[in-house]
Amino acid sequence: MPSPNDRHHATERPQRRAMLVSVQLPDVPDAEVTISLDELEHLCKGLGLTVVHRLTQKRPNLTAALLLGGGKLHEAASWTGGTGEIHVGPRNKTHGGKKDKDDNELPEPTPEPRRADLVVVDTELVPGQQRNLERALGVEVLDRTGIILLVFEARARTREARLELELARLLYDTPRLRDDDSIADREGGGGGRGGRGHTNLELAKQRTRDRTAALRKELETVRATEDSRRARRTDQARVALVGYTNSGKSSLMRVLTGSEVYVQDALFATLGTTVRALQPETTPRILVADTVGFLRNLPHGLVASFRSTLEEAREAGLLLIVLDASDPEMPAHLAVTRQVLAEIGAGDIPVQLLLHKTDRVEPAALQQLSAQFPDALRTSTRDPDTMQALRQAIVDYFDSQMAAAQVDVPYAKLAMLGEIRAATRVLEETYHGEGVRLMLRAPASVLEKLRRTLR
Ligand SMILES: Nc1nc2c(ncn2[C@@H]2O[C@H](COP(=O)(O)OP(=O)(O)OP(=O)(O)O)[C@@H](O)[C@H]2O)c(=O)[nH]1
Ligand SMILES: [Mg+2]
Repeated sequence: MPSPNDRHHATERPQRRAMLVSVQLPDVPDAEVTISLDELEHLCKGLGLTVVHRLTQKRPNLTAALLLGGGKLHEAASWTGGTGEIHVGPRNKTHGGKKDKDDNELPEPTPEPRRADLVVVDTELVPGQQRNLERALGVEVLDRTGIILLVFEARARTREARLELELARLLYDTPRLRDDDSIADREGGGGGRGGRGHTNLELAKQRTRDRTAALRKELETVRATEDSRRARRTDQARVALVGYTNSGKSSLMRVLTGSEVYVQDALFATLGTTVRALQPETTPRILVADTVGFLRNLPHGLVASFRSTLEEAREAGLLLIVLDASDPEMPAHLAVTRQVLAEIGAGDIPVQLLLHKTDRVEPAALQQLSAQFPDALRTSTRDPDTMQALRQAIVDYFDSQMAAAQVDVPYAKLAMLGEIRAATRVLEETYHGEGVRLMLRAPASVLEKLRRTLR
């Protein structure tokens, strides 16, 4: 996945170029650092960023004011066109640490041209460290939490998830507010710098406190109503893809819903289109939902946001747990996935395990996995037969949930026919003296509702 070739690619699109920075603590093995950086790179790509370089330094702790030691810091600065130093001078007191990436505050000339215009640090930074790094590197610096927040924000669909994320965003941003930041600045509005010093900051913090309280209250109300809304929606045949990040959920979604063509190269676009109909379409339609991926070391402050974003899974009639069969940690991933699903109230939803990316697994190892997970389907987006089998398994599952019935629609209620045809599978329509007699198949819940309406 990390592609060293990207390094010197000219970017045709105005894509931001990110450099990943990681600090390796004494008790952390190399492999762990690489896995974590791979994950971070995957998240960055999902946000439409190009990763141009990775930089790792062994350090005893994460507490240094600039996180990195001098040599590495200068190496980093050579990628970003920064100075590698923080200049604490009179200038800083009034205007230092502006969040934007223009380099007004940097001494000129910059040592090297800028090859990365964003630095992403694979750890949680305290606000002071983030500010210091931005000064020394001359570009915007985000930490792991900041990136994950962006990913979740792009994926939040329900009102509850949006509120939860707004709250997480406030809690993340508030300690990062600075004397010279107005709220507009923090929201990326640019241009709206207040320049009224403390008054502005205090005002911003007060507003944050008010908004936080309001959000908490609103969340309580919304949680109550979301539950009933969700119950209503379960009439739709819906399957949700869940699992760890990078396991292949979106790729499967693309194949199943035939959306391959136009999401292929525009990763950002896939973020907004998380529910699509299974293709070729069935009657009634089966909807496929993509969900936000599980992560290693999910920052503590984002657990609630993650769960609320994942809660779309609760609307599903069937969960596809996507497991990267080529990942040695897969069994642990499955355990965590199941546990979280149970915790968000999705534990009772029928599950189909997918041993995915089988093309990357040796036959013998695959055999072993299949023995270990006998009910799992083996899938690979590279093998169309497995994709066909997966689609069939989904269709069969929802078929098995439908019962045959005879429904009489009186002429007075003929307007309902369209709705009925979409929600059920009508096998036969016979017009007679009083109306239409339908022979159809439908899920029990739909039938019950239909009978009540027609009564
Ligand atoms: N070899 C192989 N690679 C696959 C397969 N399915 C997906 N991939 C690759 O795995 C990587 C991750 O795929 P995604 O579909 O983005 O994974 P995801 O689960 O949606 O990840 P998040 O959205 O971050 O949770 C991509 O590089 C895909 O090309 C497969 O069957 N075989
Ligand atoms: Mg995805």
